[in-house]
Amino acid sequence: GACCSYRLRDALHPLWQSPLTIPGGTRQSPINIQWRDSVYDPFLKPLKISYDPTTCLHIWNNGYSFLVEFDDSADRSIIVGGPLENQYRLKQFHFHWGAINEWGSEHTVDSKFYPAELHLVHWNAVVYPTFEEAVMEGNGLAVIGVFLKLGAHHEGLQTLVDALPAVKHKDTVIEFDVFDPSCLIPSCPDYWTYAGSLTTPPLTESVTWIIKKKPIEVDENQLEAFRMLLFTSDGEEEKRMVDNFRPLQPLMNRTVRSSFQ
Ligand code: SG5
Ligand code: ZN
Repeated sequence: GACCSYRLRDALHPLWQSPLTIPGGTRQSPINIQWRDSVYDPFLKPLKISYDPTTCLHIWNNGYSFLVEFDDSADRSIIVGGPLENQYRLKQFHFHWGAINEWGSEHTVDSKFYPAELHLVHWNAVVYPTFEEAVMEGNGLAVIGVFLKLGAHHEGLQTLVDALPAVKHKDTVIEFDVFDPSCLIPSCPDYWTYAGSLTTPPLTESVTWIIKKKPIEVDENQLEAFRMLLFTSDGEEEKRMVDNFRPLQPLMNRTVRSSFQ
């Protein structure tokens, strides 16, 4: 599955025809999280999430995924704690998903793919003046990853799903004010954390990854709504937005820490 989708995805989307690795990279993402190789760290704090629903601005199909973007001009939607030394500001969230349910997530757990993965992207506004500067620095970004599995209908996600037909084509944006993405984060506090990179260009090694252990459940119709989006602009030959994930990268000299025993 993984090998086929990799080839298919490259053929589908020009973005990933650019080199899939960066020379000299030592902390690239995503990775396979091998549960028994992760190391319990009793000093890891619980992650505290505090989002202000009114900082939500719009949904944008950027031709790689759909992004829900937030006003990050002040410390209004933030996370603190976990592996982080200070607070980080929410910039946007987006998803990666497959053409079918057998794959789609970027990270895997014990080599198991989930059908989709949510990424909430935050930046270190305490240390860096802008998001663009934070993207270039080792402690610049913190991304929360949440796996989506097939199961019950997700009420919180449906608000988003209902808006997707309006951003079907690449380069379309709609207003989407008032949304609290903490409804998409499982309440179970357990997570894994490791030092990694962005999974799209510029692939910079600036991300503290926080991967939630427990997935959220979504139903088949909700995943199908993701798969109705297009990589292409209005007027171009339609290409479905599916398999928008990067292949697994080598762990190299890294340890995945867990907040739980
Ligand atoms: C960065 O990484 C990119 C996002 C990209 C995620 O946040 O932003 C920049 O590099 C701007 C300097 O790209 C954009 O926001 C478009 C301008 O998000 C995507 O491309 C959506 C998949 C990727 O983050 S990730 O590592 O969590 N997957
Ligand atoms: Zn992502």
